[in-house]
Amino acid sequence: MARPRPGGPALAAALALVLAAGEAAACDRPEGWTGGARIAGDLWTAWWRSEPAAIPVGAHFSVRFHLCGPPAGRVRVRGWMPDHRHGMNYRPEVTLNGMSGTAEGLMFHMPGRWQLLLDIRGAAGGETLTAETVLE
Ligand SMILES: [Cu+2]
Repeated sequence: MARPRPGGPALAAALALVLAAGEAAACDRPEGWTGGARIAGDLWTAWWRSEPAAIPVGAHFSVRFHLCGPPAGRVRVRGWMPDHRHGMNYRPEVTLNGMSGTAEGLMFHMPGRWQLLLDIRGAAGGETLTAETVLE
């Protein structure tokens, strides 16, 4: 008679849990979205897309985002040019509805390398997710 391998069923259950957690962390593209980009952090993962899809230079645009992770209490959206060490001249207004949100009134006022920063805070902690784009 074969002896059960050490930790057989228990190990399988533990692995299933790990896989389930991994799937949650994977954070699928939000329903109804085409395109968009994913930023993975330690606590949160974000899907974001700009409107218009091609970020213009010197004109307002907005960003829609969806977060996966623990409940988010506050999200700030910022722009930053790491090579020039300056941000935007406008402070976007963020509307957060559960784990989805919109930031209105962003403007990248010059060509070059820009970072889009999502500062997320919640009971679980705080984290900044960074996406990068180059405008010509
Ligand atoms: Cu600059």
